[in-house]
Amino acid sequence: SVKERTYIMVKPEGVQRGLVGEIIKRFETRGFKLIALKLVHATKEHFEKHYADLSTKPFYPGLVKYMASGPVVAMVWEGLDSVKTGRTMLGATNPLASAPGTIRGDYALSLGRNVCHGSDSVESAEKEIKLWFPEGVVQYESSQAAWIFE
Ligand code: DAT
Ligand code: MG
Repeated sequence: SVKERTYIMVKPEGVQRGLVGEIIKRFETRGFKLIALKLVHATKEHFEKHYADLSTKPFYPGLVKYMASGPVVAMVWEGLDSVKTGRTMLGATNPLASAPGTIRGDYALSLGRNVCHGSDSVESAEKEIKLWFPEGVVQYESSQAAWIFE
């Protein structure tokens, strides 16, 4: 759907490495519509919820601790097939397997420092958007829509 929403997050290393603009730029120029954005230093408890599906994995404690170590940029992007297309734009989880041209394939080398997060399904996106933006997203008309969708 043209109204599909995905939660995209620049991880702490992405913020520290100055990749926020680059990542936003890719979603903007692809034609997605920005409907929520904030810089936030979230707690471990918050990331425990965000990554609840991974709670049995051996890397979970380290992941949660790392993600809470610095600010992240939380965003919601709306547009056609945004969840799957967002994941494609991010690249494979392990940057060594990410194609050049993807965010991870262009800016990362290691699994635990893969620069960005993207929802893996429409259901996860809904959960993540509620978790990160309990205040809700912003509604406005994009003047570009008629030039992006036929
Ligand atoms: P993705 O971020 O591509 O959705 P995921 O949800 O499986 O991947 O895992 C969340 C993050 O955890 C991932 O971006 C990097 C880290 N991670 C995943 N698998 C890992 C592993 N085997 N060892 C260490 N960190 C891992
Ligand atoms: Mg995931």
